[in-house]
Amino acid sequence: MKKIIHFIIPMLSLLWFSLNGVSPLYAASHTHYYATESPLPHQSWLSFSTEITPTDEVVTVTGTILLQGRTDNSEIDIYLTAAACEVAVLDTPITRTESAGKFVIELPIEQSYQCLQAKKEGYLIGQWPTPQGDIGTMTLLGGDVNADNLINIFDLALIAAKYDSSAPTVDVNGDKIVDIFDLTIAAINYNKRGPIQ
Ligand SMILES: [Ca+2]
Ligand SMILES: [Ca+2]
Repeated sequence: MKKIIHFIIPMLSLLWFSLNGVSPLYAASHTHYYATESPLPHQSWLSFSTEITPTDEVVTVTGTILLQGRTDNSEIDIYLTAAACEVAVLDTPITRTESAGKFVIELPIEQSYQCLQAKKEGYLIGQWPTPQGDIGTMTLLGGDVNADNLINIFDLALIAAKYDSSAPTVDVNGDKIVDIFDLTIAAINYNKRGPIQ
């Protein structure tokens, strides 16, 4: 009888192994492994799906900024500030215009800005309160070569002092020569103060 039992037990073990791919002793000792590890792929998928949130809702602000006296309206710095235009402080430009003066800004829908400002060296700062959608066209006035946001005798004096040179800081219209055209632009904007809107 003992011989029969000794024969049957190994045979049953062999049959288990062939059916399950593991020995009955291994399966018993790794029951916990199967119970805890098998849900992992499902948990991983769940955590991945919860990270996907709809963040593609954006608002677009577009417009055109022109430079008085120039045909190339590129490289105008565009700023957006959370503060109102009256107290807005220029920080880091969010974008720049292309040669036709156009710009496009896409913002997350939950973000709001109180003021858009445009700045170009030699020109008064332009600004637009609560920018939304297409703000249209704004022309920056030239001649503020000392960047104090006012065009006056000091700007005219600086331009006159560099007359016939190619000094870029006083070449208001950017044609590589400081001449009567730069003086004229500053003169027609005499006593104008920025920001303009
Ligand atoms: Ca000035
Ligand atoms: Ca010029």
